[in-house]
Amino acid sequence: MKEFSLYAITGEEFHPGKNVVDVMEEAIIGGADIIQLRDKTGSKREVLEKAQALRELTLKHNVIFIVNDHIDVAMAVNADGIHLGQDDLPLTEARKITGKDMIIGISTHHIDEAKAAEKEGADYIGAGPVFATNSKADVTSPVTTDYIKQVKAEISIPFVAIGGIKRHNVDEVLEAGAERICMISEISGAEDVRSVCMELRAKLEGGN
Ligand code: TZP
Ligand code: MG
Repeated sequence: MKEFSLYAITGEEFHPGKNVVDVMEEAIIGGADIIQLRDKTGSKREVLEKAQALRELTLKHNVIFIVNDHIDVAMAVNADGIHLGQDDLPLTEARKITGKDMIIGISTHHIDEAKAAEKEGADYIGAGPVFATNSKADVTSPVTTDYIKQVKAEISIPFVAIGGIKRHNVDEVLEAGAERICMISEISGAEDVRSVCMELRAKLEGGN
């Protein structure tokens, strides 16, 4: 898959009054190079409409577009990929539906899950929650940066660190070996989404 390092996931509850497409466009202009639509409450039709709009946006800016959970929506809008958790359709079954070209990302919380995802052909994995977060319901306890170090040492496919990552603690995550970081609230909830993404990008590039 195309390289990426700053992964923005939508979190509409964090930006009341602002449109999700506008927020994600600011994130992209600031340096996000992969966008995920994550909508746990909308109807299928609502998710589809947001996915269509975000597909258009991501094509315009040439960044990767991933849909969380909804394989059918991802395929209908020609998304680049889907992201699945441990309770979603298993990777092998999902791959039968998507075909070989679609990116499949898998959330992992333990090295055994990471190894299984790698073996089954995931294109990337999520590793987290690194820190405590309220952005996800039923979230597992923090895996800490120890898990990031372990994934870095034992897994060869790309991984993204996720969960409670903010500007003030991102250095710890990068020092643990992460080269890709993923956020909901720090980006979506920012007053100035563009400049937050610019700051994060500078950190990823070792700027400060
Ligand atoms: N998966 C693990 S933690 C998490 C997800 C979707 C939530 C991340 O949100 P935030 O606001 O960046 O902590
Ligand atoms: Mg899921």
